[in-house]
Amino acid sequence: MAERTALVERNTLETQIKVSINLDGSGKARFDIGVPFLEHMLDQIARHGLIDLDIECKGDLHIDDHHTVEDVGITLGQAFTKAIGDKKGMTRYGHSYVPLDEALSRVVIDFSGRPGLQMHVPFTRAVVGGFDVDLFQEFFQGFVNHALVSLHIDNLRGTNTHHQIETVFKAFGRALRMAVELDPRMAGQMPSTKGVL
Ligand SMILES: [Mn+2]
Repeated sequence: MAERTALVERNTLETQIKVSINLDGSGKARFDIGVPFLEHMLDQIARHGLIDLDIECKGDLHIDDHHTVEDVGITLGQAFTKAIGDKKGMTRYGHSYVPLDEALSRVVIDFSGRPGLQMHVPFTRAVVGGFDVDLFQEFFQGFVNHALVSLHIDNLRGTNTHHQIETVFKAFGRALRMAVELDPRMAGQMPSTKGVL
C-alpha cells in the first residue's frame, strides 16, 4: 500500500503554516499554533481519527485568532486531498455520533469531490477557553473548501459549550477515520459508479 502521507506548506502575509499528516497513523499529534483551545480540538481529530498530525502555524494573533483558525482549516484540507490521492479502495463516507455527558453531536462526511458545509451547532456561549466560537465555522469551511467534502455537523443537544464543540471534533475525527479507511473488499475500485470522484 502506498503511504498516505502529505506535507503541505501555506504562506501568506497573515499566516505561515506547515501541516504534516499520516492518514494511517496511530493518533500522534504535535501542535505549535499558539491557540490552545484550537490545539485541544485538533488533538481530538488525531486521537479519535487515528491520524498523525503535526501542525505549526505562525499567525497574526496580535490581531485576533481569525486568520490562524481559518488558515489551519484550509491547510489541513489541502493535506487531506494530497494524502488521500485517487481515492481508489477508500470507503468514502463516514459518520459518527459522540456523546460527552449531556452533549451529543453527529458528523457525516462524504469525500465527494464537491465542497459543502452544513453546520448546526447552537452554542450556549460565545466564547470558550478564551476562544471565539464563531471561528469553528471558519475552520470547517476552510477544511471543506480544500478537502472537497460534503460535511454535515449537528450538535443534537448539550448545554456546556466545551462539551458541545468537543463532541463535534471527536465525531469529526471518527467520521474521518471511517471515510478514509481502505476497504479490502473494494479491491482498489473507485467508490463511485461514475468512476471518478
Ligand atoms: Mn476538553
